[in-house]
Order: sequence, then structure tokens, then C-alpha cells
Amino acid sequence: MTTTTSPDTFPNGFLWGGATAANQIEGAYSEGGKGLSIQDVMPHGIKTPPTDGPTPDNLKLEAIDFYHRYAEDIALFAEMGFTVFRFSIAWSRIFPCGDEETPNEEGLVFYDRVLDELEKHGIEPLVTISHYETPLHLARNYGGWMSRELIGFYERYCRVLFERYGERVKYWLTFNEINSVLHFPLMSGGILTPKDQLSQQDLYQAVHHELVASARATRLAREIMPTAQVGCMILAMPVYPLTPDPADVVATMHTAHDSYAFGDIHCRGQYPGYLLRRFRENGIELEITDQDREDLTHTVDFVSFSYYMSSCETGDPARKVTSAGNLLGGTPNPTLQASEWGWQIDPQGLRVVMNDYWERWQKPLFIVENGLGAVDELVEVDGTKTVVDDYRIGYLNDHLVQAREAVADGVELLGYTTWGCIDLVSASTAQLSKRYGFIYVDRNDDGTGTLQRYRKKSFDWYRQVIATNGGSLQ
Ligand code: BGP
Repeated sequence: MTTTTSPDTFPNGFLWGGATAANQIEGAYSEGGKGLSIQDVMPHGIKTPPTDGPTPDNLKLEAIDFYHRYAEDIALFAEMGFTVFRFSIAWSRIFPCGDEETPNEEGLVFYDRVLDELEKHGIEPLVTISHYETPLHLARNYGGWMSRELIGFYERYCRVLFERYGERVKYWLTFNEINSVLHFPLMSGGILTPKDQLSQQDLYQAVHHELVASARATRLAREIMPTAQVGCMILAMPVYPLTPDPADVVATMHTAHDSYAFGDIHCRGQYPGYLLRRFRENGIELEITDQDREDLTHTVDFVSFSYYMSSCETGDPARKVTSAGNLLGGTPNPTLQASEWGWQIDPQGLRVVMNDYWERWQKPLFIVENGLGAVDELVEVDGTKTVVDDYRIGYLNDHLVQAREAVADGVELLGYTTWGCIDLVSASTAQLSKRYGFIYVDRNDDGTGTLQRYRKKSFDWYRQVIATNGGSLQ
């Protein structure tokens, strides 16, 4: 395990908890008046085309049944000492098609109940407004975020959420991993056109619409909930030059710009020069209205991000490799080990990315995803079923140590939520066997299992970390 060089600890009031997304935990895909979302037709994750409708092999249709078991699950989070819980609201529970005038009351009531439960345990909610869950109707009938009309639908959805939950929810995230739309147009942008048939023009227009929608949500939040804090959410994957060759360094800069652009716009309120240049040189002419420009000036209060891994970049096409397991691709780093799914494990990269973002944007940061997807084995220890997940403890410990280093470097960090604090369905592969949780859920990739919950060894470890505000880290 990495050792810390600093005696500093996390700030007082630091928020500790876990993160989830509606489509990966709730199930009940057609209950409570919910409409279909794109996830209901994505049974095998991001690598395969969508199906015509929901199919029995789609684990997300039932997921881990949080829809019916939320009280039990939140009680377990409370037992670990969570002070924050990140979850998303399923847009298609509130607006089943996405383009209705009035919301579905039953959907709103479900989240009232979730918030009641969190309040009961003194857990602060952190709400993602859109986490890879565009209503399917918007994807099929409008072309997803390629259509400007989605800005209005999203704004209406936000207004409903802010008016309904504004007094109970302080922290909001507009779009999960907004930069991922460049890589996964369906999952992140509700765009059914296969990526290889999608023009850069259409893709960046969709990006623009999401960015404007995010800024409008921020403005609306300030009007309706003056004390709310709105953050953008970025998939952070630091990219290193494969060699000291300046050509590799320049290639690295270009790849890094893909992610920086989203933070730059959210934090500075305008398009950066390097992106405008890319548009010019590739014949991309976006429709950007004066109103859009004004909207974009409503910048976020904080920057949240997911962090799992880093990768390398090279300017030499012969050396460029896209390793199969990597979320965004990228050339593997020869100095790092990878997870069972090929994600390269790099705790120090977290410190690097935190310093980088802080220096670039000068906005408080929030780590809203970090964790290890691994195969777990349920075993019996002293008569109790559990998982001895020392590998997960090691991963999280080492990342938290580096986060603490970054705090000692002067980075302002609001909190930390591990990804998939309870086992859930994977976003990229739609498996349940890729487990992240402190809580094991008895459900298998073939759909069998009792859905019963079991505390893993990491459950007690995390409780200790929270109780000591990180003091127990090694
Ligand atoms: C992020 C997503 C999450 C989550 C996580 C882990 O990209 O925001 O929804 O799933 O990655 O990825 P996976 O589930 O593919 O292992």
C-alpha cells in the first residue's frame, strides 16, 4: 500500500459516502408510471447495438431492486456512517416520454421517500439529474441531444425537481460524465445513430446542446434554490505521454483537451480557443445563438469527477494501442497493473488530476466516483456470509491516501463517494459480476439470486475510515 507523507487529514465536515445511478440499481423499469429509458434497450452495455425493446436478459430491468429495498439499503449506508449519498433521478420516472407538459406524480413520490429515508439518517443527498438515462422516446423521436428541443425538455424536468426537492437537496450534478458523449453518443447523448456513422458536426452540436442545458439548469437552480450548489461532472482520466518525445507530449495535450474542454466551458463560461480551432479545421460550424452564449456564462459552483484510471498517449500511430478493457481506450502504461477488466490502476493519478483541476479552474472539487470493479466470492466466516475483499480495500485505501495528499497540496475537496457502494449493474458491460460494493447483492449475470444483501469485509473498513475522517488510512 502507498504510504502518506503528510500528517494532514481531510477537512472538517468532509462528506463521506457512496454513489449509484438509477438505471443501475432501481429496477422496476415499468412500475410507478415510468417510461422506457435508453438503458432499458441496452442489455449488454456499450459495445453492442440497442435492442428493439426490453429483453429478459437485461439485468437493469430489475437491477438490485433498490426501488423496493431503498430503506434497507440506506440503513446499511447509515451503518457505515455515510454523510452523503449520490444517486440519480430517472428522467423517465418523472417524464415517462420526456416531452410531456406535466410530470408523473408517482415518480416524484418515489424520490420523496428516498429523501425521507436519507433525512432520517442524517445523510446529505447528492443528486445527478441525468445519468445515462435519456428517455427512449427522446432518443427515437428527436435524435437525442442532437435536437435543440431537448434543452427545453431538460429545463422543464429540472424546474420540477428544483421546485419539488429544492428545500431538501443542496448538491446537484447536471450530467454524469458529460465529456463521455464524445465516446458513447448513445449512452451519454441518447443518440441512436451508430458512432461510426455520426458526423463530428452532429456530435458536437449535441455536445453544445448538453452544455447549454447544463448552464441553464445552473441558472435555474440559483433562481429557485439560492443556497444550492451545482456541479458539472467529468470523467477524469489523466493521460500521460508514452515517452518523453515532444510529439507524444503534444498528442497528449490534444487528448487531454477532449476532457478539459468540458470543464473549461462549465467553469469559464465560453468555448476555449483550442476547441474553436478544432471546429475551424474540421469544417464544424455549430449553431450557437446569442442566448446560448449568455446561458453558458452561468458557471458551476464546483467540479465533480469520476476517477478510476489513467492512460498514455503517443503521436506515433505505430505505437498507439487501444487496450480492450479501458473505458475510453488509450495506450496502456507499461508501469501499471490493470484490474480484471483491464482498467489500469493508478492511485497517484488521482493526486495529479486533483491538483490539475484545482489549478486550472479554482473551483472546489468533489470525487463522486472511484472504485474497483472485481469478481467477488461469497464465503462463510465465523458463521456469517461475507466477501473477503482485501483487493478492494487496498485500491480504495491507496486512492484515498492520494486524495489526502492533494488536500495537503492545497486542493479544496468537498467530499468522496465511492462508486457502487452497493453492488450494481455495470454501465459498460451490463454485468453484475463486476462488483464495486461494500455490500454484496446476491444476483448473478444470468439473473438468478435472492437479491439478499451481505456486508463485505470492506464494509467495516469503510466505516472505520469515515469514523476517523480518514485517520485509519494506511
Ligand atoms: C462510470 C459511470 C458509472 C459506472 C462507472 C463504472 O463511467 O458513471 O455509471 O458504471 O463508470 O463503470 P462500469 O460500470 O462500466 O464498471
